[in-house]
This record gives sequence, structure tokens and C-alpha cells, in this order.
Amino acid sequence: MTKTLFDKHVDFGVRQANPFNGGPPPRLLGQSHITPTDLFFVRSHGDVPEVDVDSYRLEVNGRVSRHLSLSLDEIKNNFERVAVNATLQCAGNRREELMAVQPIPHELPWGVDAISHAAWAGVRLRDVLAVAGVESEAALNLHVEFGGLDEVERLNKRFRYGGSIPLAKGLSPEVILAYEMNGEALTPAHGSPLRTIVPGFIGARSVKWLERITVQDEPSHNYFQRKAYRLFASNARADTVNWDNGMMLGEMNVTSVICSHTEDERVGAGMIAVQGYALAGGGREIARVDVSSDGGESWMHAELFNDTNPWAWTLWKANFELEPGRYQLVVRAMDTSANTQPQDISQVWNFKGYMNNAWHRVNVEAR
Ligand SMILES: Nc1nc2c(c(=O)[nH]1)N[C@H]1C(S)=C(S)[C@@H](COP(=O)(O)O)O[C@H]1N2
Ligand SMILES: [Mo]
Repeated sequence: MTKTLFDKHVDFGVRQANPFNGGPPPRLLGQSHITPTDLFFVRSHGDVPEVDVDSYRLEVNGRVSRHLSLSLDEIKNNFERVAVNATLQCAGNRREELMAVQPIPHELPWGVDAISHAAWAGVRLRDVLAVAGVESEAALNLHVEFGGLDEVERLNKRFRYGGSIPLAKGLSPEVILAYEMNGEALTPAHGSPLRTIVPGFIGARSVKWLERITVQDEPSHNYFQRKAYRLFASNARADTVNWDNGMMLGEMNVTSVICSHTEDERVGAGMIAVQGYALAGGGREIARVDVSSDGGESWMHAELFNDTNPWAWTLWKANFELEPGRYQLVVRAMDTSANTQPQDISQVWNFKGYMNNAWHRVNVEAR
């Protein structure tokens, strides 16, 4: 089959060529539980770094009792290989809808495509930290920072991408250093030779081209922890904001999206199958997905498809019998903590355009 840049599918939607960013067409996205690698979305803030696997080393330092410097072979041979199926979602998923409410300059206008699901394999972060002498008793209030090898330019400075998670999360068994994606070695675009996978958290914490792990007292001071990927109130603005007032994003919120139809699509009258994905953050699961064809006046329960894995999205489907006319399809989900999605997009607007989980609406016409 013909492939495009970075071995992506011919129908892959490139949102930015340099650095390379894009996602799959929604219709293909919602079709399979595991997203094929050539359709898996790519979010990179800088160019893909060239990494020489033979001289590659992962450094582990900071508040550890033993510093480590590990080659890829040492990582593969000295630690147990574990498999984790997990969905990654960028905090900027669905920013396009927020941009329609009020402009959000300098950010990527993601549709519903900044999300994908893969079968990852690698080693547990906690197994590596244990060899460095970090045990669970140490977790209280500590953080684990991940440093990447890629360089980014922001505010006239060049620096490497990084971010952190609470050490307590880092010691959970689902957090891995992955060298495999969908049964093959990680590709350059997805972080080869090694990346973190932090299931349940925003994609930004799953650091690609991982070079350094630092156990420390505070969250990372990297730009992508301290400025970007913070959630601000709807009235905050970039030029006046106090960056410290934003919430550093970690766990994802509950969301659901229609993938089978696009805005103003014409469908044949009769039975239509509405399909999409739903995702709960932080190890919660999707309890229910409601779908409406009348803008949220009445709802029906969608049929759910998932593998009872809390780190995986749930695919869903609902059938509607439509007479000729105009309809607004709407979806909203509820997670196992009974969190649900806000009705109105203006309630979730923020100037960086993160975490849009408002009810997802798609207008269609049946003929
Ligand atoms: N080193 C590095 N890691 C990174 C990024 C990056 O730009 N550089 N982008 C992050 C963001 S914002 C997301 S959403 C995910 C996307 O992972 P993917 O490109 O494999 O889909 O990678 C994260 N890890
Ligand atoms: Mo992201």
C-alpha cells in the first residue's frame, strides 16, 4: 500500500508538516479498537530527533540512591517485558470546536482526531526505579520528570521537551517505558527507541524519545509542564494570565465523540448507525453512553464495546430510524465515578484550548 510521510496512511490528515502533526480521518478512527500505527495520531512540538540506538542511553537520576545509565539492550534484557493496551489523547483534542466560540491563536485546530489506541510493550517504570533505589514509601509528594531528546523553540529559547507526573502514579504498574507499539519497534514519529506511556493521563506526559528520568521534589520546570498544558478559567487571557494559577493537567476527563458522521453530512433516510468513541480518565471506566438525534431532547443508550481495560477507550454504537429532515446527533458519556460531560461548549472554553469534553454535536440531513 502507498504510504506518505512518516509511513502514515494515505488518508492520514496532516495538520502541520513541520513539525509533523496529524491524525486519522474520524471514520477510520472509530472502526477498530486498536488504531493501526499508520493511522495513529502524531503530536510533536519539535522535529523528530535522530537517535543512534547503539549509543543511546537512558539516564535515571535525582532523588534516587543509585544513578542509572542504561542502554536499550540493558532495558530490554534486565527488566520484565510487560504489555499495556492504552489510549493516548492529546489535551488539545477537539480544540477546533473551542476555536469556533472564540479564536485560539498559535494552537493546532484538532478535530476529534487527536486520540488513538495502541498495544504498547516495554518495561514498568517502577521496576527501573526500584533498581535506582526508589520504593513506594518514597512516593509521598515526589514527582518523576521525563526528559525528551527533541528540541523545541518557545519564547525565543531552544530547549528539550519534558514533563512530569506524581511519583505515586509513576509507581503504578500501568506506567511503562515502551519500546514496542502494535507488535513492532516504536517508529521515529512515535518516540523511538523509547517513550513513556502514562495511561489515564493527557498524552503530553507520555514523553517520546525519552532520555532522562529524574525523581524530584517538584513538578518539572519544563515549559510544557509550567506553562503549556495548564487549564485556566474561561476569562483568563494569554497576555494577562498568572501562569501559576492554572491547573497542571494530569488525569483526563470523561469524553465521548461521534466518528461516523461529519457536520452537515447528508445521509439516506431510514436506519442509520451512529458510532464513536468514549474515554474516561485516571483509571475510571465508561459506565454509559447516551446518544440523541434531536439535539438532546431525548436520549437512548448506546451499545458499548470495550475490553474491560480501564486504560482503553470504549467504542459505542446506536441505531436511529430517520425520516427525511434535519437532525442534531449528540453524544454524552458517564464514567464509573458518575462524572459526565458539560452540555455547553462555552463552559469549557479556555485560552489554550484544552480538555474540551462538552457534549459532541453533529448536524445531519436525512433525505
Ligand atoms: N519528546 C516529546 N514527547 C512528546 C511530545 C513532544 O512533542 N515531544 N508530545 C506530547 C504530546 S502533547 C502528545 S499528545 C503525545 C502524542 O503522542 P503520539 O505522537 O505518539 O501520538 O506525545 C507527547 N510526548
Ligand atoms: Mo498533547
